[in-house]
Amino acid sequence: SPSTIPLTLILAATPSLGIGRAGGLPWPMLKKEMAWFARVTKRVASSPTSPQSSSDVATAQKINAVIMGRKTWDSIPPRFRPLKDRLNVVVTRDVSGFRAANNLSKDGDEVEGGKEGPVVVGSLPAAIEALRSEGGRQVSRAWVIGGASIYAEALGLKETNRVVLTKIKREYECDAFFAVDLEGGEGGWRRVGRRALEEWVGEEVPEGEVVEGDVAFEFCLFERD
Ligand code: FOL
Repeated sequence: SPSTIPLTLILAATPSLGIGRAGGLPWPMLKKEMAWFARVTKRVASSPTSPQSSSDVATAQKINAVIMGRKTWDSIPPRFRPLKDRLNVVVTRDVSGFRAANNLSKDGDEVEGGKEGPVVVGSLPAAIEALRSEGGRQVSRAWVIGGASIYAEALGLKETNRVVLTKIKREYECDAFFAVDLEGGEGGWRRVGRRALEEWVGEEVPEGEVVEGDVAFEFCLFERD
């Protein structure tokens, strides 16, 4: 379809491509890794052009979107969801069931408790479509944040052209896995260097491994045409 927004996947995975276990993450809380996720998904890329008029300045409220499957939504601690400063979009085959379970009115507002709820849609294409028309707010980047089935479906879409991967350098028991070995050249994916990652995320990226407790990890970027 004409000018659809590019999708970027963000995930952390073990050497076996494990991403989840028992409805959550496989590893104990990695503060620096989670902080990376939050910063990078929130940051709005500075636009190459400057506002043309004073009315543009007032309306230039940009926000990134995070698209997730229902199980990923369930996995986020209730106090952290919807993920703040991002447009949250939840994909579920049971939209009305999800709304009922999460106290949401039809237009995405939480019925009790002040905060705005997520946008709820029935498919990944519907999620992408929902980004076109968001209440005056312009969606800058669209991040796909899981889980396994949403990542797998997104990898099959031509608009998915980047993966921001945190390589966890040790194994944990997992029951949810990422479908593609990006390093193995599968699907036309190629790793690009640290400098390209810094440019894309808009911040400095540590060279090599970050160590947190007894686990090391590395931030990587993969691209395809
Ligand atoms: N990508 C990466 N790199 N690491 C992850 O842990 C990760 N997790 C998910 C998707 N992509 C990822 C899905 N799971 C929160 C919790 C689970 C989750 C995603 C996000 C969450 O609570 N995030 C808060 C920060 C909370 C905190 O600071 O402790 C947020 O504001 O993003």
